[in-house]
Amino acid sequence: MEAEITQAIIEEATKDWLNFTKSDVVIVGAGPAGLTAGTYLAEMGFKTVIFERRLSFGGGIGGGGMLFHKIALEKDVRKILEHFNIRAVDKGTLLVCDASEFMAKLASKCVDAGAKIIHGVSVDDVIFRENPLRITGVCLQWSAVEIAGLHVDPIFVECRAVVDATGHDAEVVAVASRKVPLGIKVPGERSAFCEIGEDQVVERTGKVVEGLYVAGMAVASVYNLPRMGPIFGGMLKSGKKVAELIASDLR
Ligand code: 48F
Repeated sequence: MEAEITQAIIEEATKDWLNFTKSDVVIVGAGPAGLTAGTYLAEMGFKTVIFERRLSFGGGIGGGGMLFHKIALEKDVRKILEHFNIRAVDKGTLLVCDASEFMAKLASKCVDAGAKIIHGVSVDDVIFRENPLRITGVCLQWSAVEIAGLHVDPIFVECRAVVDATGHDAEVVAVASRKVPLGIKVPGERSAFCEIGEDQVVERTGKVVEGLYVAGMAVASVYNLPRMGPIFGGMLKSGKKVAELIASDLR
């Protein structure tokens, strides 16, 4: 029985790993932007895998606003909320959702749409090619290896598009900007200004270089835009927008 458990797990996991070693899209980070992008891309038929450093979904959602278990959204995301079957309460100019419902339903829809979410794996670098310059995949490491500081070489996944949805540190674009001649620096985000921050994140969501896209709060870091607090409409709109851009580029 014990050996059977081991074989069952390793065989099934290996099938998945062999399948997504060549994917259409790799999304880094299972926060709101990554889960939204993953859902729409998978619904459009793209082979999509999400690598998430932690053993949980949702990124910054679970903490709500300073651990109060609610998040706020602008009213123009009502349609996207309906798509995910997420309930919201009307509150003046805003909508308010339960943080746990919000992250559970984003993740559930994403998985049902066919995206594969792999926990406990960190993306620590990109693969690139020159003439023309393009990003063609990512380097992966177990988060546990990263945390333990062990010297273990990564393995690789090739894909047609990488999405940096790593949140405030824009980790993928940051490493690429240091190690690949992208010609950009990642300055980090500015202080809080929710109203313009939300709009600007959505506006600047998109391609950084051929094969590499940025969505969610990583956009604020890459383009030095204002941060926001627990307001999440921009994350949903950014995730949806990056999915649509990639779909039109890959078709
Ligand atoms: O931080 P996160 O929630 O990013 P987001 O989707 O949403 C931002 C909001 O949560 C909030 C906000 C709203 O206005 O300001 O902060 O842009 O989710 C990012 C996820 O990426 C994972 C990280 O653990 C988190 O779950 N992550 C970060 N770096 C890596 C990574 C990496 N190198 N490899 C794998 N996962």
